[in-house]
Amino acid sequence: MPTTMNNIAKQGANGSAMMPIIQGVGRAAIEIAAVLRGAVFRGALGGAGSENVQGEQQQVLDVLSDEIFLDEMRSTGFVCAVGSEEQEELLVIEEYSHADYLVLVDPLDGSSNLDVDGPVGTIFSVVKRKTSNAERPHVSDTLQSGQEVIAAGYVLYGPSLMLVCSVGDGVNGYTFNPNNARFELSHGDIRIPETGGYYSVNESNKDKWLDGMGAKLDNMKSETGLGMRYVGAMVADMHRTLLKGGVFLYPADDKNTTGKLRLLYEAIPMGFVMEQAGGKAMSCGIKVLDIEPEALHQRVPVYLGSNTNVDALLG
Ligand code: AHM
Ligand code: MG
Repeated sequence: MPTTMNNIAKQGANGSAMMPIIQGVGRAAIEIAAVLRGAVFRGALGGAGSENVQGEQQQVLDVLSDEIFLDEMRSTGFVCAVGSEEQEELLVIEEYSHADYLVLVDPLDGSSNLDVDGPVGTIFSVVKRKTSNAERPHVSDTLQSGQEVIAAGYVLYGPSLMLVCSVGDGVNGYTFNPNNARFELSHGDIRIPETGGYYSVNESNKDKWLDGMGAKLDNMKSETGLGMRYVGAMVADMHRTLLKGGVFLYPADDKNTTGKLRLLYEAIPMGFVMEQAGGKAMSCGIKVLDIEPEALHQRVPVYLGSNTNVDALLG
């Protein structure tokens, strides 16, 4: 199954080390996209009858995507362990437990869109292990701030299949070309507009938001007159925000008191891409990339987007 993205090797200090891993993400994306396309014919839509560590119902496609992603990371030979939204514990790849890198992943983000044929995504980041290669990788290896991330990105399963990523040297977008089964560079050096026309949030939660965010959003709306767009899949909302500008937010609320989105495999990868594209990624009074992680499945409030719009929202 070919993927290209050969230009990654020439990017920054980490491009050549990261290329095999990102090509593995590309292979996983191609396989997951095929499974998504055929899911209705195989009875693969709907619940898997299990819960993930967050107590959320797993969909059959969540579980399949997780398996595909893990297999492709194993096949690179460069990944010693994977921390996944769908797995309570760190998954050590026994054959390569001496390898240098760990990958954090949300294999199928926005899975509530699956039953309505809406967009979904995969989000990932790569860190270098802190433990010695002679030891078994440990969950502490995953607890690194966004400043330590070496590569990150996302796959968008939309009308086309896109992989957007950064190895710390700007952001590039690759679109899968079904005519030659390759990802081709389609969006070189993505820069987020300094200001955009949309805010993106599940506003039905506004009365429950903490940190005065309801009043802050009202204030921003009255001052800027932004329109609203919300897909309910972070990858799709992030992708629109990245290309068109604006702000995406998921604040803490009285049910999700530390926020809903997961730090290590949602907020940090998206924050890394956003900063690499010239935008802002904030949490509560701190940059997302400056948060020191405490747990694999930790959640945080998230405010991402164009500099002007994030500043107008957070004041
Ligand atoms: P998931 O990883 O279980 O799919 O949950 C994360 C998703 C994000 O993609 C999206 O931004 C958010 O949850 C939507 O939440 P809500 O339905 O509360 O608006
Ligand atoms: Mg998710």
